[in-house]
Amino acid sequence: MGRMTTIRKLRARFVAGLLCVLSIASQIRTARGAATNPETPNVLLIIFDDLRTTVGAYNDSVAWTPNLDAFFAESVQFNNMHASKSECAPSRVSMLAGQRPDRLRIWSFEPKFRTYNPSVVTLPGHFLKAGYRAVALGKIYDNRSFYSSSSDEKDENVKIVRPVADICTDEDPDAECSWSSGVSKQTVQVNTDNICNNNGTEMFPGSGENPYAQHAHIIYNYADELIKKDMDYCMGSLAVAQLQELAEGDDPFFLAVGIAKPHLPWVVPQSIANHYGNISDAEFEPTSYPSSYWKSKHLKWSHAPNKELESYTGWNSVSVADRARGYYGAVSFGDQQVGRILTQLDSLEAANNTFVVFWGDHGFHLGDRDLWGKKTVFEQSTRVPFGIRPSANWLAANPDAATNGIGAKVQAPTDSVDILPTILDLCNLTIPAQTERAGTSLVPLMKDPTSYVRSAAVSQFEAYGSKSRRGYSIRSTNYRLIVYLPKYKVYKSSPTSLPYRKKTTKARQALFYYETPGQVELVDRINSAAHATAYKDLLKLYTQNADRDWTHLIGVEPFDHPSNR
Ligand SMILES: *[C@@H]1O[C@H](CO)[C@@H](O)[C@H](O)[C@H]1NC(C)=O
Ligand SMILES: *[C@@H]1O[C@H](CO)[C@@H](O)[C@H](O)[C@H]1NC(C)=O
Ligand SMILES: *[C@@H]1O[C@H](CO)[C@@H](O)[C@H](O)[C@H]1NC(C)=O
Ligand SMILES: *[C@@H]1O[C@H](CO)[C@@H](O)[C@H](O)[C@H]1NC(C)=O
Ligand SMILES: *[C@@H]1O[C@H](CO)[C@@H](O)[C@H](O)[C@H]1NC(C)=O
Ligand SMILES: *[C@@H]1O[C@H](CO)[C@@H](O)[C@H](O)[C@H]1NC(C)=O
Ligand SMILES: [Ca+2]
Repeated sequence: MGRMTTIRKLRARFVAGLLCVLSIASQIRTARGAATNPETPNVLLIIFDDLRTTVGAYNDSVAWTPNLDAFFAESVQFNNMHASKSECAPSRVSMLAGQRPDRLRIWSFEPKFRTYNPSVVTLPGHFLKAGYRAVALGKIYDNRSFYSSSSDEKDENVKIVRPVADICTDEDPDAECSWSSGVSKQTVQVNTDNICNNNGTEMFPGSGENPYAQHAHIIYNYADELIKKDMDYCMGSLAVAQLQELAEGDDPFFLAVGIAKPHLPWVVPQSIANHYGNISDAEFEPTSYPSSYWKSKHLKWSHAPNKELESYTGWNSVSVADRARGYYGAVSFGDQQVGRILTQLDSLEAANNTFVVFWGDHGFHLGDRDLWGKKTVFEQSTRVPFGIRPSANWLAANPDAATNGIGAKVQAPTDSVDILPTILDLCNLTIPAQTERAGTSLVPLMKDPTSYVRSAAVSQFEAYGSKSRRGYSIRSTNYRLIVYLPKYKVYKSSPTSLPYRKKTTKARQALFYYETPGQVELVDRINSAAHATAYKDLLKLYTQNADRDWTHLIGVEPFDHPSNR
């Protein structure tokens, strides 16, 4: 048993520890060294669930997100960042492991993450090895990517405190793991032990309903006085308390906070609903498209994302404008939690020594082309808000980033697998060898936001109606090539070999051009002479990388960079 294992054992603390802190009314804030030591900067990672760029800082004129806007104004903002797969489990595992779904074999909820990846060191795992405390609050991984612990017996009559996914345990001290402690989203949902001081009532959605009955009503509005019954309000409270404890602790920290909004159902306090109620329907209604567009076959290739929405009671009796209002309202409520968390951080001395990273796990179609949901390889579904607010200490040592990066909007394509090497790079931890990661550090973009570290971002999703028909999207600065493999055979069974083979590139393809990120794809340019060079270059990128976990996409200036035209 190595030294790190012993340290990890000593650090294994559970929910109880956190609950104690919550009950201490006020504490004197003292700097104890570790959290303010510039050689061991801290990380606060905030993740939203199903968040597209419905954020003021992304030029969404309707979004009411003052706290995220303030965050992005102090950050390097990435305008062309994409998720590996537009679904919770694979997207989150891919980002946190720094490898793509194909390499990890995590395309959905099965197989479990650690089945084929027992020795993968995750992003928080790297921090644990460096002597940090790594804490997960809420949904960071999707818990379906992991087995419940053996003690997690199912008993309908008992409210079970769910284990945090990939938490380190004494049961198997040598196993790779991600967290020294935490509180799972499910624990907050059932509100065992009165976790947020709200008298043990269940959280929304589903006060008075089974909180595991996920497919409740599509939208909930509730009086502001009931705010403490909101799961994300509770998560904000836990984060506020946890930040104070960590800042006063003996170790530097990596704290991840998972906000469940704006995932369905859309849960919105009345004051926010009132705000959006004052904005006209026209602002929320999806644009209409030419009828010829609906004949376009590429739309049919996409997975049918609407099924999830349609599983929520009442979806069909809510107007499309009100659906969007529900989504925007949930985003605004999440934004308020960001405000609470960052206000707390900024009141602590550790703030100057803390990187704040914000990420959405994937996007969401809000009625564009009649798509409601995720699970496609189109822009609204793969593109996510992403920003890094550097620590003041790091900025002082990197004046080029302070001058050029803060407030900049990076247009270069970036990929969620880049987040792991970027954060390790910022914190002066060793970046894994290229064979152990799919991404590359984005720190050069923070210093020079007009530069490039990769020529394209990669996303994938199966074609609708044929799970075996895999779709890949290669997104450069201005283009997206979508390739659906004609079919594929059974994966190789060896955990060390890549699970698919390159087939023909003459599969079904589509090519889209974007003047600016965020545009809805309307015209397939695959046969357009004006875009033939772009097509050729992207196809080359695709064929050269399809068998190689796309690692060769790193370090190439994109063919569509203005200087290459
Ligand atoms: C980064 O790590 C190296 C080697 O561990 C160390 O020499 C250096 O001082 C560190 N830099 C900072 C800014 O902490
Ligand atoms: C928002 O619009 C402004 C002005 O057109 C532009 O400079 C900026 O880059 C845009 N931001 C994003 C995130 O697209
Ligand atoms: C994940 O949470 C669900 C409830 O949302 C629960 O039924 C399931 O057992 C949990 N799985 C794990 C691995 O904790
Ligand atoms: C909790 O319950 C007690 C007793 O019923 C009541 O006095 C108190 O106001 C409640 N607190 C909250 C936050 O609802
Ligand atoms: C909505 O508009 C009315 C009339 O202009 C105004 O009185 C009210 O304050 C607005 N409500 C919100 C929440 O903005
Ligand atoms: C944090 O950094 C800022 C800017 O470098 C500095 O003005 C401030 O004094 C620092 N605060 C603390 C508590 O060290
Ligand atoms: Ca999600």
